[in-house]
Amino acid sequence: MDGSRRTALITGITGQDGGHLASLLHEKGYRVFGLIRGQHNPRRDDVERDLPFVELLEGDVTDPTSLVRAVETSSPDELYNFAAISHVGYSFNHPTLTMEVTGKGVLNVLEAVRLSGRAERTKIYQASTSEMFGGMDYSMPGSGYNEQSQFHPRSPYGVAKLYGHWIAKNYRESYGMFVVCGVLFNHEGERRGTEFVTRKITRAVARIHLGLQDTINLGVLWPKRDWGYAGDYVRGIWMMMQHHEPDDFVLATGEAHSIEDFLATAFAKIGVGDWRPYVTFDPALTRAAEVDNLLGDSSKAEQVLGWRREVGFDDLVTRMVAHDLADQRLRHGISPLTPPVVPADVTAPPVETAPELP
Ligand code: G4F
Repeated sequence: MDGSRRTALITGITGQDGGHLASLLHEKGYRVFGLIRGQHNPRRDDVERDLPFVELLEGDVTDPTSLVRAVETSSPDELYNFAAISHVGYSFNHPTLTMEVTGKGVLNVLEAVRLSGRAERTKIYQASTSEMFGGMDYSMPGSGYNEQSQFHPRSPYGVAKLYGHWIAKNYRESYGMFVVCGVLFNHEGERRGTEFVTRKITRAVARIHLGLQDTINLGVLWPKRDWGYAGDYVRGIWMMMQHHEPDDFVLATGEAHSIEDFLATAFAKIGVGDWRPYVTFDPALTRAAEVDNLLGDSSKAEQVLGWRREVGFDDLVTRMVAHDLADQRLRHGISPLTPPVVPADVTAPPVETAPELP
């Protein structure tokens, strides 16, 4: 093997960001290892099919021994810790497990690197999150949350992530380790899990258009999120890790939209102007505490790293709907020539083909 070839270890390889990052690092010539959990992980087949270049190592962030083994086997120059229970709603039902994985798992990763004698050789990325801010009106600056903003997490997930954020910073300060914290606002795309609201909507919109589904069940529709494209954000993550010193960076678009805005934009892509007849309210999908409004200010990442997001809100929705239309047609053997079941009622042209990927 080329001695100059860099090696990366990604925990959470089966998730959206793990997939995007593995592809990016592979394009850049890295040797990529992925940590995969469980004896018979159902997502293993997907990783082997979609990311065949990834060398899978079995392990779990709640199992320190497996982490030490993975670090010693891969000897990574860069370790990206994406492993987490990342669904906010789920964390209310499983708070203890969330703390074990999303919180204490970070400590286990840091210790595995330190105990393997790689504290000075392995750079670590910790996936911090805008959920740590909590979206309370009093705490959000007009331009959006930045690296100096106050934290007020509103879910067991947000609290666990805040522990991960602070323990990561603590290892940077205590042991001089190269530990970066990326405070990322919501980032979506074709690889997003269907349990998250954006992909749940774009998949349903595609299925409604094709006559495969009548309505979509959702929780509250007024919260606002700063939604960006995961591909842009993963590029930002890599840029943070190449910076000459470890630091914290916010990545966001600087634009917040409500779920209603997302619905209107997504339904317009199939030519439907009034989305309300297609949406039903399910109280089981509400949360014990809600994050009302998240808006981010990524001026620091733009100035220090030269990072720019390329995909805006409308383009994000377009590519997700286009992807889901193509995906649902493929899964159900529906020819692109078959007319849609739901007719267009507005002038917006329906999206039928996937846009070119950057
Ligand atoms: O898509 P969501 O589940 O994302 P949420 O809660 O903002 O969290 C995501 O972004 C965070 C970054 O800020 C990450 F840290 C986290 O891991 C995750 O990626 O929900 C967005 C909003 C919420 O207000 C929720 O109450 O959509 C609302 N919502 C309404 N109906 C729904 C639904 N959310 C989901 N998942 N499913 C629904 O049916």
